[in-house]
Amino acid sequence: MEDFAQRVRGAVSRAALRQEQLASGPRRTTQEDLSAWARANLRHRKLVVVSNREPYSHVRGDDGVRWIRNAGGLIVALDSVAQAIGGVWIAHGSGKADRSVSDAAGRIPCPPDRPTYTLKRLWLSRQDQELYCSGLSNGALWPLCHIAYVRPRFHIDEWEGYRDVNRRFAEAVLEEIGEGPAFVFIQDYHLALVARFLKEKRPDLEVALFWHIPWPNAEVFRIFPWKREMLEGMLANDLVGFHIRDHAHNFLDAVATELEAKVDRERIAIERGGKRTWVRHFAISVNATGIAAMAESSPARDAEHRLRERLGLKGLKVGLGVDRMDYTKGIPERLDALERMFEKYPEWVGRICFIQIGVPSRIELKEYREVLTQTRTRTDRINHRFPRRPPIEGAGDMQPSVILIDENLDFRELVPYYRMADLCAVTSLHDGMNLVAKEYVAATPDLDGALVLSPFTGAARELERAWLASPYDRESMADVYHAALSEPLEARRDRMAALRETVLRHNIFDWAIEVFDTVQRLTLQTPQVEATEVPRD
Ligand code: GDG
Repeated sequence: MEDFAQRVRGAVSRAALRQEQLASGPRRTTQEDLSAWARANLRHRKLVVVSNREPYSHVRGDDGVRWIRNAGGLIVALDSVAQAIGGVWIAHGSGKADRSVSDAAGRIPCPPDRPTYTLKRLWLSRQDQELYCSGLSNGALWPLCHIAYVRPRFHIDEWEGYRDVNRRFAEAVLEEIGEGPAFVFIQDYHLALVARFLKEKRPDLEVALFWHIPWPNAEVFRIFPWKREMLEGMLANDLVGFHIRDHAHNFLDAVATELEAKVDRERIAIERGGKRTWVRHFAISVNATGIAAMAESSPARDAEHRLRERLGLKGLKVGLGVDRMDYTKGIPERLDALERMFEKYPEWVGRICFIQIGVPSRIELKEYREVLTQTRTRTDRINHRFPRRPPIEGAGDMQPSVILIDENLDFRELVPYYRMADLCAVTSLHDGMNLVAKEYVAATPDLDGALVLSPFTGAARELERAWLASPYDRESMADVYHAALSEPLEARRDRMAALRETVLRHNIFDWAIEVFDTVQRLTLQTPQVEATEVPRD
């Protein structure tokens, strides 16, 4: 009875803390604030978002055509922004049923259930995708920019394919905006050359590129065979944005090393051929209040309850990993550390179940198939060595300590997992930001959770009260898991409250307003730079 009363008192005090956090902190920036900002500032300019991946795909199932929301940090973040502002989003139409539902120009209103903007799908042939996407973007630029020790592959035909597809993306933008003014917001490493093709035709456009992945140091970037052409393409933007200061500075160093240009470290800008490009860092974030509300809703609570029942998790601690299956995310490394924890601290065997959600990604590339195999092998090994409950003759099957879910879940299905997790492991070998870390924190309303975070993520710069653990150090990561799971409840909640405050104070809408406002402010104040130096090349 006393135990019950204590639990009730605990729940009441947690609810009070939550309320206080939501009510007493500064006012949170909302989607409506971003819409209002756009109405006041973009006025007659159209917003055009350009990315490789589309936010929604249409696929064929047994019951006909249905749509899915694609996984991936950039998509999730920019979708909230496009929903707030409207406009056009141009992306590769990759869904098997995309053509059947789009109009003759590839357009379709999105999100499909309550449209607020237009998605214009660009059609790419299988060969285009192989050269531009699997080849140059994911086979060369992705490993080049992530220090994950996978050797990038460089092929001239892929670079040519990349250039060609970038030109076609630019043509699609120009077709969409006609003669009118526009702000074009280009996303990521697939589209480094789009600004150049745009500015050749329309120098008056405001164009910014956001680079969602790390930018390597100049010594690493030097090996890229087409580095000059790529940097020149990027300098056609009015602004180039990165998540963190180090990546922005690495970019300045690359330009200083490779091009005849004035690198102004005071203004953090580059001047070349009569044009100035600003370089800035803006830490991307998530729709924290939206996720928090979703996690607190009764459907999410019920879904968590059902999940616990279905997976037999009652009374157990739950560990969680959520990732695209990518070799940069450190998934095998996190499982190795779990195995080590079971060896070193056997008291955890049978008391914790680790769920790894791994959305299959880029499976046309061998390194991605390998990471899936490595993850499966480790899962089987841990379950064999340390089952949660060993098989008992006549009394039931083995219960696994690791559950691998290798499918794409709807975001609403993901939230109960976040809610349920006592520990979330984000152990990237290298990552631009990592939104999973921020989503987990936002989706832990009872504050009873622990974030184990790799120091090699952008998120680690902001989420300083997370448990830091290097994916390269299995022993320490095992110790960190143990310490994080053993920390007394009050201290856990204190950490989580601080992490939540950080994410609530700087959400995706703050990020978008900061980026857009900076582009406006800086382009307004940019004088016509004198073309004193004529580049030699
Ligand atoms: C790149 C950069 C940067 C995962 N599984 C499912 C699912 N997800 C969603 C998560 C999250 C997103 O995917 C993953 O975002 P990350 O930021 O962690 O990683 P990347 O995809 O590599 O993103 C990264 C980001 O761009 C943004 O700038 O932070 O550094 O690499 O939102 O929730 N979503 C759904 N089902 C799943 O099964 N719906």
